Amino acid sequence: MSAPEILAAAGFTPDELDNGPLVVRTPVDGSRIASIATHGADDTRAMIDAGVAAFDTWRATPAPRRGELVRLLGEELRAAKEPLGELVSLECGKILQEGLGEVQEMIDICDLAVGISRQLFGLTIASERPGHAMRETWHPMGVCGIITAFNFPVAPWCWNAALALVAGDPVIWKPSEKTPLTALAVQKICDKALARFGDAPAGLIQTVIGDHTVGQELTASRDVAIVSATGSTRMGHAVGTAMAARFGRCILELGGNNAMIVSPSADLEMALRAIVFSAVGTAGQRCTSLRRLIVHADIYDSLVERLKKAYSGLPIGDPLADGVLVGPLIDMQAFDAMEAALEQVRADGGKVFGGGAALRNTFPDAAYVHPAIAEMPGQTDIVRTETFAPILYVMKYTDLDAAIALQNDVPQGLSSCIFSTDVRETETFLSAVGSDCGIANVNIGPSGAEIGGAFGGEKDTGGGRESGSDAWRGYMRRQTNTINYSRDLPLAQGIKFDI
Ligand code: UN1
Repeated sequence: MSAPEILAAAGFTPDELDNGPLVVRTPVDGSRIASIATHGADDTRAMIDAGVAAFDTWRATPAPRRGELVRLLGEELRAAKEPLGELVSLECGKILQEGLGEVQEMIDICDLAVGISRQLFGLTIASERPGHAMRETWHPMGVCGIITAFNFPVAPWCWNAALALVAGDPVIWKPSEKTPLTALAVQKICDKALARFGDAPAGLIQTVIGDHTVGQELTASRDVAIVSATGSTRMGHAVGTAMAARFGRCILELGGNNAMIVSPSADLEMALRAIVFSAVGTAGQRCTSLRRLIVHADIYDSLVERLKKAYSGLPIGDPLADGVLVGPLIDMQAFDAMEAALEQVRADGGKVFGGGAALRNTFPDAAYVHPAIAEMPGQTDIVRTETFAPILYVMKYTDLDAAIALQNDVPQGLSSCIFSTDVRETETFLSAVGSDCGIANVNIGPSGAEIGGAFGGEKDTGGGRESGSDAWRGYMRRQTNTINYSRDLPLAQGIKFDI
């Protein structure tokens, strides 16, 4: 399908695609596919006001009824999976399979959120006083701002929005300026679900298009109770400090520098497949991409050789074409960052296999690259830096504790994994002295997390958790209740205060 066909299938009219200053290019060939209207500070503030008004009604709507809206959203997403997946692929350059997978993540989180809407449970707690009960209840928080990145242009919005909506919070989405069309397409899908739902308040689900100044309006306003941000550590610092200044709540899902340890007992066939998928999938532009491979000396040469062979045959090309596994980087800036990193690798004494531009004759304005393997003499600064590109740094180890120390010795703490069939090794890796990441896997790669688990990580990754487990609590306020149903008024801690 051509770009205009994909855009039309996603519900855009030609007028909507040519009504403002924000130029949108497809990384597929670098061509301009739209030029759209943006919002300014005043528009953003008006949206926040609309969100606050919506909160008044939505917080009083029973949670399972709120879940019904998310159920309808899940239905609409199922119906729109194909065209939305294609638009994701067109706008951010990931291969169609991964574009469809991203929409599937949206559907999965909607399903999970619908179930959660019938629980949102707290605790009952034993009171030290006779005739007293204690409990913990969870209430809606308020407007939730959601800031997302280009590489996963739709799923992270949904991880946040599906939970925020069942939790009772209106949402305002600020997508990446590189991928506003997918956001607008999702807003259209939401509008269908809202129309079917019937009586949702206006301003419940909104999308604001603009640059970082729009994000600043969200973080600055005390009317935005929560800001959940997915993206770079630099952006997370800006959001986190602005929110801390007003004691607002933030949920941060930032950079990763994910490693795999491959032990001598590993099933190398499986490890190989996992490495290639997680290192070159999404052209190395996932926050969970595999960036560091820590291989035992005994198997180092054979694994690296097989890896180079696999890298030599990778089908690179148009992400919407059948059989392609590696699409383009988002833009030329990303290409330059990859080149600069490889330059530094060489300066550090590393050996580079692959890398460099691909398909320049066919797509002169697009950033296709050959994924690179960089064999490193040690974990130099460039290895400790997240470069959003398909560069796999490879290092050797002999002692597992040293390998774990190496894996933890980076600023980021998102995802990690070990390939081993030795239970002593795998359990050590998952123990308190093992991986320090939010995600630690055994015999699968670091990327492609399922919706059911909490998603996020420590250190420069920001500490937030989204998606499954009890991440819904991040969108609600906790209240502790003590109820006296006796005829006395005993004080806690045995204090006597007779008047
Ligand atoms: C991201 O790259 O921002 O685990 C998110 C994964 C996906 C999410 C990645 N479920 O790779």
